[in-house]
Amino acid sequence: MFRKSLMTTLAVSALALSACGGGDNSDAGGGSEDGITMGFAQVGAESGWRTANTKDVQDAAKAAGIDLKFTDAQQKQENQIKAIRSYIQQQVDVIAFSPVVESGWDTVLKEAKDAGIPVILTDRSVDSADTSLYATFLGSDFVQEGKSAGEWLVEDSAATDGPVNIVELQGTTGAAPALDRKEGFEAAIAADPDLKIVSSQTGDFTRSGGKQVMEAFLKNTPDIDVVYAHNDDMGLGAIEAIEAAGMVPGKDIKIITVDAVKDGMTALSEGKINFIAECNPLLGAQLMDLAEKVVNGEDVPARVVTEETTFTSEQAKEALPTRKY
Ligand code: GZL
Repeated sequence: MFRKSLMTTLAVSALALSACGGGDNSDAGGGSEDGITMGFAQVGAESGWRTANTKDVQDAAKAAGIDLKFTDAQQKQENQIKAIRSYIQQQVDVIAFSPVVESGWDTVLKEAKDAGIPVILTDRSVDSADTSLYATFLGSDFVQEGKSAGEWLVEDSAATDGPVNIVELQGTTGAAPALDRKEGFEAAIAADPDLKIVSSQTGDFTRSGGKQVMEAFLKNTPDIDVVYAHNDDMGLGAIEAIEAAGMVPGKDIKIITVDAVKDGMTALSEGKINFIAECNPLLGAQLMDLAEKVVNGEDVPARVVTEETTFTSEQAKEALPTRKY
């Protein structure tokens, strides 16, 4: 059901696709001639979570017989916007994307709406006031993830007298998970005035970013007791910096992260990370089901929250053998 347009169908050369700006522009195939074609503009490949999310979306498209056109925006908003415009030009049946940051999407989303192409937000959301610009938002409750992380620390610090100095490794500046995880964590630790965030800086959700920022914290911030990292990858980078400084991660400095990808869960099972709030990347099947409903004109919920949990070290040891990601 590749949309036919009365307008002269624009020939979309490989050049137009390469104008999407770097990254991997691939047609994962799978859809039959009269099947649904989805344009998917992915954030990038910045973390273990993203890698798992990309694979799950591509596998789910194949299983659903949906022809997936995929672009990796290398964490640049301008590349995602170019990719969305390319999908509009190709007259795909539906567009899905994970907005790298919350703001700056209204213009291109209106272009998709004017072209009659529905958009599904997956993983991250936008701050557009006009919610008619997208059909639904499928993703985690990032505020709750931050709250879970903070609530664990409040409980774990209950027997500790005196100040507990926290350094925070923030995700990508302006990204919904970074803003919301900070909000949720701060709300939770407000219950204990001894818990203080003494330094906070973005590590851009990458392992190298987390390591570099943690190295600076260790140089400039005295008496660090806890690291709160907005994802496992930055927490793993912090572990490298802490060990290089001759300290024991999980003991000299406690570490709390979000995601629960395999490398993070392994560090948790080894006691190098102390607690992880899960963020489920396996959104593919739900995304394809929503896409089919939206293309067929069926009603869908405005918000679909993904199910997830939390892990202690003992729980990680139990979960690892059967962990899918
Ligand atoms: C959260 C997702 C975040 C992950 C990071 O849903 O957008 O982006 O927590 C990833 O690991 O880079």
